[in-house]
Amino acid sequence: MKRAIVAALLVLSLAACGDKGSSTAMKEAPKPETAMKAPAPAADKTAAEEKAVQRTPSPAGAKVFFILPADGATVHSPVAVEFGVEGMTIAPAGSDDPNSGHHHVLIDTKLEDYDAPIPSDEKHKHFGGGQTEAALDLTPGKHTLQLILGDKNHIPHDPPVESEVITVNVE
Ligand SMILES: [Cu+2]
Repeated sequence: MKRAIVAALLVLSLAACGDKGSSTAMKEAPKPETAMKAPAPAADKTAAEEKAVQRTPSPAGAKVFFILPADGATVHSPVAVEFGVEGMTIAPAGSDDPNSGHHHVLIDTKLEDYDAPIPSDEKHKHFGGGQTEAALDLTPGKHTLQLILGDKNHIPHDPPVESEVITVNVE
């Protein structure tokens, strides 16, 4: 009798475990499925966008660089930055002037996609008014800065006109 009860309990508990296991599996199953489905249309979209993007050619020898601050400089926030350009002219965003562009500062980041408009956020600053200087609010510590020109649509030129990455130490 006792053995029969133990056996019955075992069967019950196994069944309970089995139920639990399968219900968990069923709940979790749609998640990876959704996750796997999500990137597919995004990748298609990116491929389509890349085909649609027309990068503006840049003249040979064109370059941008920081006049200020110097690489490795110790500075205070707001940090005064001055942009230099050679071989191209600076024009506001939207301008159709040949061999022109506007400055962007990349802060603590690198540009991931040269075939798309430069993002606009805390790490990607646009100077679409054609500014050649700015004051950047930076937190204390080390930061990297890089300049890159964007065309009228904020897309890097071909080849890209970008500066060396410099480092500043904000006190
Ligand atoms: Cu821009």
